[in-house]
Amino acid sequence: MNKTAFITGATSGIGKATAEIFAKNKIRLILSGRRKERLESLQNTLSKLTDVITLQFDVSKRSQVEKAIASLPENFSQIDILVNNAGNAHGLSTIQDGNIDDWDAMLDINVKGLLYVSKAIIPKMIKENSGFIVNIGSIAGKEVYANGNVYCASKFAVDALNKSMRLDLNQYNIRVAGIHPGLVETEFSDVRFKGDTERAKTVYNGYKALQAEDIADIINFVITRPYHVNIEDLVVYPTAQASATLINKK
Ligand code: NDP
Ligand code: 8X3
Repeated sequence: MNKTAFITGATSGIGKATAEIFAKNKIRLILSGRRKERLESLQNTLSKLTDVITLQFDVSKRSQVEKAIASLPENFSQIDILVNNAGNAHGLSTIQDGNIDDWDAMLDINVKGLLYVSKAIIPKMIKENSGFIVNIGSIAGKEVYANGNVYCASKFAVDALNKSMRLDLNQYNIRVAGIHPGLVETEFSDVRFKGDTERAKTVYNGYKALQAEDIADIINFVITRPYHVNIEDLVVYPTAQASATLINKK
């Protein structure tokens, strides 16, 4: 049977592009996110290429995660690939001006959400003595930048969890890889700036940012290496970006 992938945050950006490339490669899909209409639209489109089911839940709500994953039908109970992608930045402020609700959202979604989903899926991989977990970190998890504080902390945590998973799951033959992009032009900045699309656009002006499809292509490359090959940590920038804050804008 073809492989089955579970992608969190499939309704937009990197997760959606990953679902599209996986579907073209006949990987069976379990797609999740909160926006129901987007999940339905993806299911309609991608089910022309592969088997698709969707799960609508908020990764930061433990009971929703557990209930959704427990509801998977028998023919989708084995999961070969988990892409822990759901996440966002909420706000961009100094630590002293930070909004505590934004902090909660980033830690609950980017860190605890990743843990809740992983906790529910890892036993299925252990049972098979096989599996691949791809964690989407960020360059913000490798280098802090001014005003990035809690988002950076959440992605440093993803980096630490990625490394920890690789150690703990080594005995079960499970591959674990972290992918850490620089600036990718998605809905990310719309979310970070709470719907201020004009401000969001300025993040990607004056240079060619990475596109969601670039990251999806890399994820696809990582998961299609022979089983004995594990690309454990991959950092990718747009050519115009040399660090979190050094961008060659025209
Ligand atoms: P988008 O905003 O385009 O996509 C974010 C996805 O995460 C959406 O599908 C959204 O779905 C989902 N999501 C957010 N919160 C929740 C939640 N509480 N429960 C379930 N799903 C949720 O951004 P990107 O595609 O850019 O972001 C994807 C990942 O890539 C994130 O982890 C981000 O931190 C990381 N990243 C992004 C970079 C960038 O520059 N864009 C750079 C480096 C890393 P829905 O709203 O339907 O729930
Ligand atoms: C997203 C990239 O530089 O906005 O993780 O933190 S950045």
